[in-house]
Amino acid sequence: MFKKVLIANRGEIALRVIRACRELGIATVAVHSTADANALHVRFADESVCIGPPPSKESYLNIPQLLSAAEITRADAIHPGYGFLSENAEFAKVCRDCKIHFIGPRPEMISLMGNKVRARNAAREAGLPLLPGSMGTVKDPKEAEAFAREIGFPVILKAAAGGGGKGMKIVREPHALAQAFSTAAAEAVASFGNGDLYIERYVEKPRHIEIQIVADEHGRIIHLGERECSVQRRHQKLIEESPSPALTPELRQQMGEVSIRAMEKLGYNNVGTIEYLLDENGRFYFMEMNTRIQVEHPVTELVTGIDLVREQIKLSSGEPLQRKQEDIQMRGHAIECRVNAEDPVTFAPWPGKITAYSVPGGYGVRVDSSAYENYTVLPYYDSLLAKLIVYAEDRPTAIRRMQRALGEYVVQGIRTNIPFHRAAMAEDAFVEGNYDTRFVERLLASETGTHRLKKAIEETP
Ligand code: MV4
Repeated sequence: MFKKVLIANRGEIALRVIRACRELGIATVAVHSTADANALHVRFADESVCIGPPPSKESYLNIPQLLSAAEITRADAIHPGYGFLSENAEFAKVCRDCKIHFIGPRPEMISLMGNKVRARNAAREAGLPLLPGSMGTVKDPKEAEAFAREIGFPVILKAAAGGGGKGMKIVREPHALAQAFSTAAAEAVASFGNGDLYIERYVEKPRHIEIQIVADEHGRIIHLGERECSVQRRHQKLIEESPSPALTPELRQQMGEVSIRAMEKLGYNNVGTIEYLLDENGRFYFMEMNTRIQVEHPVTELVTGIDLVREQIKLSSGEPLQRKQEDIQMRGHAIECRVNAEDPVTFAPWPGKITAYSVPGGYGVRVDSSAYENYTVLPYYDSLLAKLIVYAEDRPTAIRRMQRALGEYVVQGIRTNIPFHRAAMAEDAFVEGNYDTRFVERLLASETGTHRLKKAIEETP
């Protein structure tokens, strides 16, 4: 096992990793920008190193600074968390060259999944179901049109270097293809420095379902069921739950089994998540794979009883997986609300000082957060303030528990999206489990949705 882990991240995930390390008897090193000197992850770690000024590029994304910090403190492993350098294959390679363990899969896996065209091909060869589309990049609008005629409209153009919705264009009519192609390509160049595009059949009103994979370095692979992540706005997830109200036990088993078989073929190691689109007929299609621990991992932890970060660290140190697939049981229901420092109506970031703060608690409630009273939410980083996660024996009880917990949460001095979550939990489509990726859009366009949101804002202390 590692003796000392450096956490190349900040906020709640840095704390989450520090907590797992402490329980494993591993010493921890926090890194921080000058603006984060008072952050909780700095206080909770055994040691800390300042790695630069507030902008991420000069601190949390600064590879030479991070490796110097690891060398100075004699850390033998680096945990990248999520975001920042967590899916940067170059960083994983540099760690390997410096003989520091990168807590994640091999750099080759990160780089394979980072390119969506390569990932799509690898997924197909590994037996994962794909939507009809181009197997490589489409060179020009003419080639895109040929594909579109074959697969039928609507189609979607996606950036090979993309993910997260940038450089994506839906095309419903042949005449709109040329314009969409140049816009998507230009966006892809601007965002990723790579204008390569591919094309797929477009799925209307899909659900976003992801399968959690756990793989050791010795070829043993299990899955921990799914997370339902369809409640998103502009490709930012807001609410996640497990199990998904859309899956039957049969579909869950099928998705799990094909996912494991594919990961075995690819030789995947460490934790990872396969994202699927689920269409209205219950068919699922590979979308992307994430090679990191994800923000929403706690809902899986609560329904499986497995500490994913602890497992991830153990796997990275070469320990074999102890559990077999038969040992995994999903029990009860978990829901996570991402509490962001943002305006609940416009979703504009709302950094500032938290003047009063009180977190919910009680049976079945978990809060993963690095916020505290008098803490200042900084403008340089993402606006995630806390993950409020509830667990209950069934979904209706979990929803009621989430409503209860949201009602207890006091955050003063800044705006948060807690009122949005209160409105979402009351929405018929959510309560019925009958929602898709358009849920937020519909809530904000509906009379009852906006009325509930307004009321929740008024009732916020
Ligand atoms: C799609 C799709 C429909 N059909 N691909 C959005 C982000 C990127 N990871 C892929 N995305 C989508 N790809 C096909 N062929 C719909 C989306 C999509 C979406 C997916 C998951 C969750 C929320 C979404 C919101 C809008 C679009």
